[in-house]
Amino acid sequence: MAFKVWINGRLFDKDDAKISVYDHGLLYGDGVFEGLRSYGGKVFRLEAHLNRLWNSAKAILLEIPMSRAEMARAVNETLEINGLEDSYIRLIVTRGAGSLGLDPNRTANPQVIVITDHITVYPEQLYRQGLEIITASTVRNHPAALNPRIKSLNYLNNILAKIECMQAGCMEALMLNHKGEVAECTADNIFLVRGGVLLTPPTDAGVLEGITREAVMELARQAGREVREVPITKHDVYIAEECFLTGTAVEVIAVVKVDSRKIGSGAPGPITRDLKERFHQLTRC
Ligand code: PXG
Repeated sequence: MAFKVWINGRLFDKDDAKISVYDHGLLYGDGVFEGLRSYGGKVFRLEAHLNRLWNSAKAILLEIPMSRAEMARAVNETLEINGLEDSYIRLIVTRGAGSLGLDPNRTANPQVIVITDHITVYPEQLYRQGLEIITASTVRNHPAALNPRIKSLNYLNNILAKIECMQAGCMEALMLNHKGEVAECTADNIFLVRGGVLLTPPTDAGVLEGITREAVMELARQAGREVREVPITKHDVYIAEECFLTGTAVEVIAVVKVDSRKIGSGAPGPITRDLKERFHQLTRC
């Protein structure tokens, strides 16, 4: 099905949805984005995603030429026109077309794009069996360079790690930060279970403040579990009882092997399975 794409207030057929090749989003990765999901026609945590988009834009001094309420309307309208209930939504704001050369002041008209489609990241079988991942040698962006809290259009750092893991026969890569601590995976946050307690790197470890991460922390605490945001090493990963990833695209998925080492029993653990089910309830019910 060819879905309509929303660009600056107008809807286009997918094949006609185009922006300038002089756009600095293309020329320099100068722009920001968000990946969201809708379940049963309702966008999951739309406000949190819009806040993060506006914060990413603010961090790169990009003014989004509309209000959050207008963006929310654009998302809901596009979903409705495309008849989508369960969907993946991509919001993109580019710096706009300009002259060749980095100067963002020589651009005009940031482009706002809303794509609604479907996304399948992993086959269903992997959700039952758990993922095998490796540690990438590419480290996560230094927070004093392009801060990983900014969801910018430049994802090459993560793509390089993704290429590494694909070449090693895995589908996901663990990325360390500049200090050698565990940061996150290429498009997901990471959690460990140790002594029944959930551990996840703090945002100042140089990770994206994941919205699924936040939701899973809330669900765990509601279920009476302790959650600690603490620096994590590779050693902590290797000795964890359980390990799982969270992200809009993957939702909650167990990790059962890291660098060819079995994590816990080598199968998705009980706490991971419980949180996966609670997340499913939260989004689908
Ligand atoms: N870390 C990074 C680097 C991400 O890009 C997450 C963590 C998880 O955050 P959320 O808020 O989604 O829980 C992400 C999210 C895609 C795609 O198209 C990527 C993400 C989300 C949705 C789709 O590859 N990244």
